[in-house]
Amino acid sequence: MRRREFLGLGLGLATSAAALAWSRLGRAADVLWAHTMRPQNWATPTEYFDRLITPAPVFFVRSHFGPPSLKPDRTLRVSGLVDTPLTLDAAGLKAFEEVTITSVLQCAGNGRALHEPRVAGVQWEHGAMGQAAWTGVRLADVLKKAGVQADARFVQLEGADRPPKPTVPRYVRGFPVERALDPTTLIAYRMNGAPLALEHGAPFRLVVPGWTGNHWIKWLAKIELRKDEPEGFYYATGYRLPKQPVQPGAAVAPADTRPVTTYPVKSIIGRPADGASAKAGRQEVVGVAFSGEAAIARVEVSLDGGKTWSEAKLDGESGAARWQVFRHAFDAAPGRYRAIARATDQAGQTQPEHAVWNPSGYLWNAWHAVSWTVIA
Ligand SMILES: Nc1nc2c(c(=O)[nH]1)N[C@H]1C(S)=C(S)[C@@H](COP(=O)(O)O)O[C@H]1N2
Ligand SMILES: [Mo]
Repeated sequence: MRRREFLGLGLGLATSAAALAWSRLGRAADVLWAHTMRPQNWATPTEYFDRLITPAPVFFVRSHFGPPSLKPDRTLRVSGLVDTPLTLDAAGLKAFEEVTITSVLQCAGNGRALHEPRVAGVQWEHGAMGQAAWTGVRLADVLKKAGVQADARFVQLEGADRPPKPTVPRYVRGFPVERALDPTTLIAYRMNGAPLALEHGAPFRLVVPGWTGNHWIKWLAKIELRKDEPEGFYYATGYRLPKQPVQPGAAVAPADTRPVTTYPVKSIIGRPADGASAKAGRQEVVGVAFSGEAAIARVEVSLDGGKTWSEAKLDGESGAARWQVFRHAFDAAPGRYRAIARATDQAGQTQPEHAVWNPSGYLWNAWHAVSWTVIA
């Protein structure tokens, strides 16, 4: 314990919770696949996409600059076009009704490495996604208490993290006030039943089910209600998609872009691992399927390159922005096998063979395939 306390203090952290958070970080870095260490960009290994809940120690981490210091008494300021500006800390949030929502968190750039032609940015393959049970309070309830004025059209959001040098823009984002008032938008302080870890936004973060991870502001410190669109690099330039699909590799003028919001239907095979060997007999293809826009309608698996498809079994509760586990079992003689998964959501969207290319490499959702060898 002494050593932990010493290390905690050495990092500028004073509480035993902070020492624990530090030891968790040490453990997480051993399991997650590190794309970059500083800032923390750690991917969940694909083998974990065979279950409904992603355990926090293996849940992907994406931070532009890395976390600020752990400050359990951090306050959140609600200001701008409100009748009563509010300053709330974690204890102050307890005055609102507590809710828990199980939802996928997926980075807009998940799958970027698989777009062709390749684009710059963190080269995520499948690991920038996870599903957790998020507990906190509705942002709508907090905003109702503040009293949103009639001319407020956007919320602008800031965390407590800061760029490494003043010339780098701060991570400021925002979205329309309707999404802020959606009852599924939460200020969360627990993840899978445990207090939020520092790397996931402690003491509290935003949860925006169905919308890409960049909206899920960690270390939430400021919410400003405003008439105008949010300002700054990460809204005006970053996290935008072409308004109309473009030719792969094409340049897109800023005026022809719009902010990325929801993510489309997708499935990923967690097992068997690509390149694995398995014993002859019963094989099971297991993975997760979800859509930011609707509940999953079905997942199909093909063993013949997409000529024929079998409907997989689905586990878990169905809902938009919520993943279900799919399973397809069959008996196999020794040989080479390749399985492809394809999901369809209840809005009628089907996962495409090829993803829609865009200059920032967002929202990759093409068919996922794995190959493995069955031996006697
Ligand atoms: N304050 C702050 N919030 C942030 C970020 C950040 O860099 N700073 N990154 C965002 C992005 S791009 C993603 S994908 C998610 C990742 O959340 P996680 O690290 O808990 O998985 O956090 C979001 N919230
Ligand atoms: Mo992200």
